[in-house]
Amino acid sequence: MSEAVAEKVAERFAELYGAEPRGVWAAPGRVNLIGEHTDYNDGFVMPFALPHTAVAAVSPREDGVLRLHSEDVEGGVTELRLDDLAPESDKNWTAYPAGVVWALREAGHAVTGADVHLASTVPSGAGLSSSAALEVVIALALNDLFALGLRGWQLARLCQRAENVYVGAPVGIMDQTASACCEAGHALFLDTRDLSQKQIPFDLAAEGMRLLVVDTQVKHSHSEGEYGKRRAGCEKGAALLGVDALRDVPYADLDAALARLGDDEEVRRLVRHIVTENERVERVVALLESGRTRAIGPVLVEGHASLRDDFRISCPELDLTVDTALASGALGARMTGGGFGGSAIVLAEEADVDAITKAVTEAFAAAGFTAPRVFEAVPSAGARRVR
Ligand code: GAF
Repeated sequence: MSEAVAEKVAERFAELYGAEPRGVWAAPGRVNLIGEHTDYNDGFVMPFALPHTAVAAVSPREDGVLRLHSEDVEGGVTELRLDDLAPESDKNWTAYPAGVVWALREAGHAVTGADVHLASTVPSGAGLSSSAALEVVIALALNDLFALGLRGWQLARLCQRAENVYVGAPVGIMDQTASACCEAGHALFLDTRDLSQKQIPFDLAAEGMRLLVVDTQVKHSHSEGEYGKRRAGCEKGAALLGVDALRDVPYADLDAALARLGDDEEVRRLVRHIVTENERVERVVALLESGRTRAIGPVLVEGHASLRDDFRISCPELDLTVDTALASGALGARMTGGGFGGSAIVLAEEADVDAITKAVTEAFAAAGFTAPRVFEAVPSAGARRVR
């Protein structure tokens, strides 16, 4: 994110509120390299931050008022009283920043109000964590302005609570932690049980490769039912198997666990995805750490098949992207994020990028789908103060 963007957001803040902001913060969206729907099963994930960020100019207030404005949404400033903030009372974009303020105060942190102006370059509804970016940028700004002293993972937990309870979307912890904790040039290997983390160097350009994001333009939302149904199904599987979370089913015991689930085919499929997906994350980490980056391609493809066939959250646009990219020479490809639309990632040799982009675009046109948006994803910095 450039200095010019921070400057513009600060200028707009001054126009809206009649004074310079106390500071400007940025928090990125993410793509997930591998480890999908494992985060609410206490499992492993491996996201990295995008260069696209939510940017917030913020000043503190002491009078219990929260004023919110977004460059990306029609309408003026929304004014809320902190004492009136109540879970699931707001169905607009303002629920995300207001939810963070609510979660901070509910956890006992002395936040007394704020003026906020936001602008985001993270595509919304594209499976790239635009909501988490919005939450984390507010959390970080308030953490600094009110000297709360919270660490990145603590902010992530509060943002998740805002989304689960205030917004009403039953998401896991991956996206908020990615936005808060990722580092440029690295993917984040995260154990979602205890939030222990390892930064794994991930510099594809240095090895002559690229990672493309294909935004299918099929919009999705996690507050709608299918995400919650998958989560409930996983919890049912864990209960039937007598474990706290599906993370506790070792890969080596998968067949025995599936046999114990009897003829509940739906739960068996969900359990198989989670257990195999955790193993795939560990395999990708091992390959990257041993310098065998190209060998992660087939693991990504396995992950896509598991999400399509076992977890059943892909869609024709995502499948077409993966199939076309692979047929055009990609090293690997899979859907990324929550599913039911959103984006796919494609790992490719630099020399094949143009041909793959063209093939995917033409395949969408031939199928009568809206044209996809294709861009390169470079592992970028996590949330930070920019001014
Ligand atoms: C969404 C959720 F917000 C995450 O918590 C995670 O479950 C992801 O879907 C699937 O891996 O992005």
